[in-house]
Amino acid sequence: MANSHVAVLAFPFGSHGQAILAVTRRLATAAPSTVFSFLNTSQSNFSLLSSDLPPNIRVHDVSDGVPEGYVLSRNPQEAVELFLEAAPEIFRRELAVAETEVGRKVTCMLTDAFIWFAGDMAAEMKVSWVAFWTSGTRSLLISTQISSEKPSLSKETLGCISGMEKIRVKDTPEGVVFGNLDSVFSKMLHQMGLALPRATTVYMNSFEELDPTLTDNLRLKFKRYLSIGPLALLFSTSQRETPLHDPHGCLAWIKKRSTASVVYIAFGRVMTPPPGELVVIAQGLESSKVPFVWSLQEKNMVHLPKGFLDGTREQGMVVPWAPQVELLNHEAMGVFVSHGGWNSVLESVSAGVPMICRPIFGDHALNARSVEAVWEIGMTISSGVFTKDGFEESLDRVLVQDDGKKMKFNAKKLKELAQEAVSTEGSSFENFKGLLDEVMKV
Ligand code: KMP
Repeated sequence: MANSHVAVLAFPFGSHGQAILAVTRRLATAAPSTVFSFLNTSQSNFSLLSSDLPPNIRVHDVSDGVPEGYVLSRNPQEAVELFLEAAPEIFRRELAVAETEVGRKVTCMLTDAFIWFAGDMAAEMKVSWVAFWTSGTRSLLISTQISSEKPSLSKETLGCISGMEKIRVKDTPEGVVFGNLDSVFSKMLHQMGLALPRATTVYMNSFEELDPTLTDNLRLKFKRYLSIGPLALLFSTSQRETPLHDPHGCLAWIKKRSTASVVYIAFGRVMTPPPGELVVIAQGLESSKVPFVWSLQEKNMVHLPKGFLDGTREQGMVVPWAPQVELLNHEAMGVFVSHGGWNSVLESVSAGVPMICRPIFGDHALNARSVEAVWEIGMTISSGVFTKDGFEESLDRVLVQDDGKKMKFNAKKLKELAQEAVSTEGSSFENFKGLLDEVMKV
């Protein structure tokens, strides 16, 4: 519609900003006459490399809610809490600025699901609220179900919820079922669970065929529920986020390796296992002799054992940045070692690559459990942390043992389902059109 103006409200932590920008790009390209005002903190905007954005996305920098001169403690949750407390006022002010600049009233609020108070704002403004859940189906169901009815926690698993039979209480994100339920973050998750059923639409970066039982369950919970992923595959050839960039020659290197032989290690930009675990990963790699690409931030390279880089020049490479999607899709890729963040899991599934997960926080353990026990496309590292022997055994299991061949087979099957979902008339393709219609409504 010619007069639609979508306000996009981001949650500026973890990979949330990147995820909502990826959706906004695709919507903005498909709806060139709709304006998208993208409201996010300046720091998060800065990290999103927002060059070559479609012209109908207008980026707004907002405050992070940290008072002038305030020194943050080392607890990463503190920044999240300060932001959440200040966010309603910060967003309200900037929405008025966006309306004046565009010269159109906002007609739709498209927000990260964590920005749950957007539901109230949208109701006041008499516009729709379209909420984006940036994680998987299991964590969404847990957050919405637990907020309305506490299940019996005397049991070890969430088997009382259909599709959750394999999930143990200890796999769930801290602050939902167990842990400190009074933290600002935990209260936010609870409020979100109560608010989402009032949203016009709840959508996520997944595909229905990945979790058919949960899809049915979630449809009953929300007014409208749409799975539109894997986003990386939806219009992937025509709308590349960034031009292919491979400054360290990872792709030239992997071309010379044999089929399904390489281990790729990456924990993302936000979280890394502690230094001691980086040491044992290095030791495990060296003694296993498995060819590797390790994407590791420069500041963490000091933790590598002396002589490791020189000693493994022939075996692999440690790089500060790697073209992850292209590497995962190379036939020489054998296994992805990750924290089990949702985007990593979906990228691995999209490429048909088995995983070894070392969960760190949030939904990681839940995703890792799904990888291991539901989809059977990988495993969680034993005892939850890397040890030299544990890591070597995991590499052997996934790359060599029959068990690993089964994981590979299952991952390939999911890759096929993902490709079908994003192809013309596939479930995600149709759901994306539904989302587009929703946000363009005036
Ligand atoms: C900081 C974060 C996140 C977090 C906790 C933090 C984050 C995130 C989650 C999360 C929590 C529950 C879920 C799914 C995800 O927790 O980004 O069900 O997504 O301290 O940045």
